[in-house]
Amino acid sequence: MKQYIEFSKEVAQAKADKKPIVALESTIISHGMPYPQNVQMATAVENIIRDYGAIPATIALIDGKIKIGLENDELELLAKSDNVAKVSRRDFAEVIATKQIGATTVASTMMSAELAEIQFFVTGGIGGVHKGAENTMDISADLEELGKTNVTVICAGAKSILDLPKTMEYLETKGVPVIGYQTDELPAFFTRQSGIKLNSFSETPYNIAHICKVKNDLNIEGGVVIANPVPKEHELPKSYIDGIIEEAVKEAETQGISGKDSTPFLLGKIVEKSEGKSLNTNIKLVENNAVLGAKIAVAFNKL
Ligand code: PSU
Ligand code: MN
Repeated sequence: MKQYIEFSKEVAQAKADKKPIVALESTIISHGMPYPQNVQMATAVENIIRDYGAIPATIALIDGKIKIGLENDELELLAKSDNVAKVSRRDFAEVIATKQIGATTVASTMMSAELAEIQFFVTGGIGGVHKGAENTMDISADLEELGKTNVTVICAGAKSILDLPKTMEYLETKGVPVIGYQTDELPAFFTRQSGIKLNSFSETPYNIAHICKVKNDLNIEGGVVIANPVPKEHELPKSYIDGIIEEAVKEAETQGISGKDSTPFLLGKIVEKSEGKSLNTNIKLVENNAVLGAKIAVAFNKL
């Protein structure tokens, strides 16, 4: 497997020096945000992780390799090009074999991070059970990956484009801990609250690192979700964003959007309808997750 991995200089050096490393996904860049805010976000997030004492490793599939750590021109390519494939577990081998440019989702970033022996991964929101899944069967491969791959994902919960109660039930079935950071309620991405109570919460990055360490020691397979609420000052009013999401979900239905296109379609519609307000919140919450992810990775490294 290792023949397909290519570390950037910075990440290779961090590995050699046993420094804490934080993985980042690339679908959020290519299919989650518009250009140029996407590449600005990606660069800012990498810098935040460095500022907090860890090394960022943005992951993508380029030229038949799993790239762990990207150069600036590679980030720019992912952010700008129309030819970037959205790669989940299903698409992984094919995109490498055919040397396409592939952006990794939560699922495929977890696969890559595990191969590269990186335990922590920062993103915005995870995929989940879509609204209407009882008819469409649209359930993100992210959830199955969380059930089997030992990587901790730091996120702001999940957008309410998803059916959050069903997503939580699915994660429970798969045995995935969802730990609220300084909250006992699942954050709903744009808002700090969802009305869904969590079973677990931690007050400090150290406590989270400690749980991950014990889980490793016990050889318990699967991922961990750390749910970190968007900072209060960047939260959007719930009724405002829920209205926009509802319109976006209806449009996806009428236009018959399905499969891997449905999440990017909904994300794009939300940015459009909120005239960029959602994009600003999205960027702020990823930055906030980067701070926490770096702190957890640093704490874990000292255990
Ligand atoms: N949710 C967001 N922003 C994103 C995504 C989800 O708020 O950018 C991306 C992530 O890469 C996630 C993927 O892994 O969408 C899920 O896609 P799907 O629902 O097709 O599995
Ligand atoms: Mn889907």
